[in-house]
Amino acid sequence: MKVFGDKQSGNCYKIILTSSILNLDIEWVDIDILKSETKADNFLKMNPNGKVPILEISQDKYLSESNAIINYLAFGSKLIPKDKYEYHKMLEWQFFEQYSHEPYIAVARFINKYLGLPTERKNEYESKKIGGYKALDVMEEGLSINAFLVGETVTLADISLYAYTHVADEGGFDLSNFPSINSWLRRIQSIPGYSAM
Ligand SMILES: N[C@@H](CCC(=O)N[C@@H](CS)C(=O)NCC(=O)O)C(=O)O
Repeated sequence: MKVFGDKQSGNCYKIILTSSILNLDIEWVDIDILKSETKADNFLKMNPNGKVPILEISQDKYLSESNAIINYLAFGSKLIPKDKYEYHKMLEWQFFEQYSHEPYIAVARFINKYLGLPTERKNEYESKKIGGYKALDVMEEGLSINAFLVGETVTLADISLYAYTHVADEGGFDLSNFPSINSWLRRIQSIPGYSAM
């Protein structure tokens, strides 16, 4: 299988981390999002939404959306709970990540790290603070109860949320007041097969 992605992107990094923990063999194809390679005709044939990451399963089978891709890759593995309630708790965190975390923390990071915080996007960057810190508060509460987001073992929920939380400082977020998040970040970094961004 091939992945089309950008190694600085947290959404793409979710796939690197899942593959390394599960020891999966994936071929990586670099896509430069700043050069609009995601808008090229051959790219849009694979994902009409024009975004990385994309998983190529075979010549006519593609998957986009990072959380769908890692669910595909980890299907049947220890990273997906077998228990019905825990499985849906994992999905709950993954949907939370896409709606209440990524649009704030990842977008602030993109404006700062990729674009160099241009003056015309400074207000937008600042507007991400309230939503981003709210998402971090929700995570802090969850992680003050359990070692991982869904109980005592690592699941895809942790991978989805680790991706942008561990680089939240690059979007201007200060994690020093989030002790449970910090312990969780260290716990993930010590998982066998962990791979850094
Ligand atoms: N919801 C999507 C978001 C994908 C996304 O926003 N990808 C960004 C990089 S992190 C991208 O391709 N941006 C380039 C573009 O929009 O042209 C996912 O989880 O995969």
